[in-house]
Amino acid sequence: MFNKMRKTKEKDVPVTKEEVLRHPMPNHVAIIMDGNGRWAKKRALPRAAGHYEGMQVVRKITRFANELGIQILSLYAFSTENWKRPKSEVDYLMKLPEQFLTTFLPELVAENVKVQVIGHAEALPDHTRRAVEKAVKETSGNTGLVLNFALNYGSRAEITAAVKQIAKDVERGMLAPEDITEPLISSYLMTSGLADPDLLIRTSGEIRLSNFMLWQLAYTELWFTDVLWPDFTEQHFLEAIAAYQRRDRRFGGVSAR
Ligand code: V07
Repeated sequence: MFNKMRKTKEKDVPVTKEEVLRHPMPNHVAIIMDGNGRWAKKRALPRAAGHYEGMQVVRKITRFANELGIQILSLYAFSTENWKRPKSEVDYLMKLPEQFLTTFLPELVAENVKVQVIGHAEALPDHTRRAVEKAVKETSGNTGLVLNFALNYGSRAEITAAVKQIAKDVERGMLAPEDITEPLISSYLMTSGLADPDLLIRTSGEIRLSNFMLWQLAYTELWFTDVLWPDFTEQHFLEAIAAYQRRDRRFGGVSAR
């Protein structure tokens, strides 16, 4: 009883960076950055203002993840469903990669961050695709944090494309049906070469995956918060990692995998 109370009390103490650094870090953190529009609405600002503020948080959390020694940070920046939004909003969103990279690419290079992208890049406007390709190229030799942007990404579209390619390779005689294993399927996905996420964070109170990395998230710890993405801080990030570390300790060695 006494112990229980002490524990409850300790829970209210904010987690520190030092404490998080003392336990195993998740290798790969994925984030669904939701709530930018709601953040703007609450302030009677245009939705674009929320997206812009959200972009500043991407920079902040990228630097922090790198400092913590996280190896891969995957960010859901634009889904295949986002094309349904008003054209003016889509046009604005498609300018953000360039805007982000114009401001922060030198910093990413200096900090040894490697930019990667998953999603169907062919369908992006030329100006967006070119800016992203330049960043991928200029950081391809970097060995620090992998910053993986999901742009025009949808998990079912990804799995569909993988199944189609596997069928073609079987038809061409390059693969036998017996060769189709879970690792083989993983290797046909856009995340090929990246470990599966250890931790998924979703902001803004929605408790669903919204077509994000469905295959890759099979064993991932999920952490949801009501905090809107533009309000998300380093402290929230530490809380998510600490929750992951507590669960990992409890299941360590005897996990359900
Ligand atoms: C976008 C800001 C973050 C909140 C979520 C929606 C709005 C950064 C990028 C980006 C993408 C690729 C890249 C460099 C930066 C981005 C979109 C939206 C479409 F190589 N933030 N951000 N792209 N938002």
